[in-house]
Amino acid sequence: MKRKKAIIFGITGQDGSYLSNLLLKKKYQVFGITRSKNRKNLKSLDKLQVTKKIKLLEVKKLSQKIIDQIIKKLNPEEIYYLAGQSSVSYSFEDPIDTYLSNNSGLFYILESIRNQKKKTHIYNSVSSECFGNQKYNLCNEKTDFNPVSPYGRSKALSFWLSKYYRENYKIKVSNGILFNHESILRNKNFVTKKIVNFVKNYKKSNKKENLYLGNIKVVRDWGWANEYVEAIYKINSNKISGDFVVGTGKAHSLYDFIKIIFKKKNIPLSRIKISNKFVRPNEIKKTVANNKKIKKVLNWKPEIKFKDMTLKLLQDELF
Ligand code: GDR
Repeated sequence: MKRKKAIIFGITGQDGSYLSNLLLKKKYQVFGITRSKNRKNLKSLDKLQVTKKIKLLEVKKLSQKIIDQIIKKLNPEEIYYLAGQSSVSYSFEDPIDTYLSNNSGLFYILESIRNQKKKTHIYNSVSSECFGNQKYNLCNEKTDFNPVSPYGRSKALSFWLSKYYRENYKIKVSNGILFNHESILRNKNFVTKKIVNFVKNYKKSNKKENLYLGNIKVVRDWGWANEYVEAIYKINSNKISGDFVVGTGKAHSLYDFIKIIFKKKNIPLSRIKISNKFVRPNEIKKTVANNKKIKKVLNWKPEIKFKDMTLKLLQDELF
C-alpha cells in the first residue's frame, strides 16, 4: 500500500517530535523541515528514537521559491505548520521575529497550495494566548480573540490567514487552538520544565537554592502533549477542515502545580521567590477551554488529569 506523506514544519520541537512518532506509527512517510540538523537541535527526536526514521530537510531560511519546490517535489497529503517562535515571554522582547516566524512560512505554504492547486490538508498551530482575558472564562471556537501579548497577536494573525484561504480559495486548512500542553520534551524556558529542573537539582545538591518565578497566581488549562498531537492529527486528517479548541476544560493555578510537586518531594514552599525578572509586561489571568466541539466532531477526549500530568512530569524527568 502507498504510504501517505506528511511534512512537518518545526519538527524538532515538543509537538513536532511527538507528532512524528504518531505519524510513523500510522505508517506515514514523515518529512521534517528544520533550520539546523545540529545534534543539539535534534534531541527531542533522538529521545523518541525517531530521527533515523524521518527525512529531515535543512532549510536555513524559508522562501516562497523553496516552499514551492518542496511541495511540488513531495506532493504531500498533509502539512503541519508547527514552526515559529513559541515563547510568549520572548515575544515581548522581539515582536517582529515572533510575527514573521509565526506567519511567513504559513503564508508561503498557503500560497503554494493555492497556486499549485493541491488538495493537501494543512494544519496551523494557533494558541489559547489569542483569547487573552475574557469576561466569561471558557473559550470556544466562537470566542472573540483579545490577545495581550505579541505572541498572541501573531497567532491570531495566522488564524485569520488560514481562515481566509479556507473560505476564499477552498484550501483545506485547519486551525488548532491549543491550550498549554506539557511533557518532558518541553524546553527549559517554559515554566513546568523550569520547576521540575529545579526540583531535580535541589534533591541532588547540598546547597539549598531558591526558585525564582514570575506570576504564580495565573490560571491555565494544562494538558499532556502526547494527547494533544492526537488531536492535531485528527484535526488535519478529518475530511472537513475547520477550527478546533484543544484543551481539558479544567482550570488550575501555577501555584497548584508547584504545591503538588513540592509536597511530593518534601521541598518547603518558602523556597519559592517572586522575581520581577519573570513577570511579563502583560498577562492573561485565567484561560480555560470549552472543548465540546472537538469531543463531538472528532471524538477526541483528554484522559490525563492535571495531578497525573504534574506527577508524570516529575517521574519521567527524575527516572
Ligand atoms: P505560556 O507557557 O507562556 O503559557 O505559553 P509558560 O510555561 O512559559 O508560562 C506559563 C505561565 O507561567 C507563568 N510563569 C512563568 N513562566 C515562565 N516561562 N517562567 C517563569 O519563571 C514563570 N513564572 C511564572 C507565566 O507568566 C505563564 O502565565 C505556552 C507555550 O507553549 C505557547 O507556545 C503556547 O501557545 C501556550 O502555552 C498555550
